[in-house]
Amino acid sequence: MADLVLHTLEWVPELPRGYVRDIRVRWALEEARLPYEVATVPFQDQSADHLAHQPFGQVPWLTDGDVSIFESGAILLYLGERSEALLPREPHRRAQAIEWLFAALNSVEMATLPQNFLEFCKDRGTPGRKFFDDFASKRLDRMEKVLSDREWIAGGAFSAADILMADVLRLVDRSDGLSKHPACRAYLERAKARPAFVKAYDDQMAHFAAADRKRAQG
Ligand SMILES: N[C@@H](CCC(=O)N[C@@H](CS)C(=O)NCC(=O)O)C(=O)O
Repeated sequence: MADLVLHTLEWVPELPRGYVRDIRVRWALEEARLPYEVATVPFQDQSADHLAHQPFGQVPWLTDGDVSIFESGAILLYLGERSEALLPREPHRRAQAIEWLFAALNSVEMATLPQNFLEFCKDRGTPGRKFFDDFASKRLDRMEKVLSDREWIAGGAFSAADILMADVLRLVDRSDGLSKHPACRAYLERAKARPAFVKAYDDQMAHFAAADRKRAQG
């Protein structure tokens, strides 16, 4: 068994497929060319063991021998210690990658996720929706400026920050939320064209398709 084990859900319905956050970890592992295995927990009924590894009963988490770590951002930082493909060693570039990794989660995703939830609930045209649409737009407008003159987010080379930023933008794009932000969309397309993303995405889809087949067999 590989040292690195990615823990994810055994099965999910169609809607979240391709977007379950284990994709961030799969993508990072592929970029870093680190061998890993996948272990699963049930879609419902979180066990005490699951909660011991991920206290919110979510996925993903990663184990590395007797080390266990949850939160996709923390996992990517952890893997960054193993590979310069994820986190540069040079101090200035490393600082940029770390700040943008947090910005993806704590400044962009925190503004876009409420909008996404409201869209999912078909909450349209309400004052609450307008508030969160404006909030998300403000962040995306800033990202548009930032991404208009750079290929990758953290000063030059691709890093773990791009995995998180692109994955956050991917969910926005799913409901056409990048239509007024062409630089964000072009950045997202560059990220999605990376072979490591393609492999991670295909693997996640294949994982859930295999779970469907298993369920159908009873
Ligand atoms: N902040 C967490 C969020 C993880 C998360 O939202 N996981 C979803 C799957 S994409 C999940 O497990 N949802 C089930 C639930 O919240 O009960 C991370 O980035 O790892």
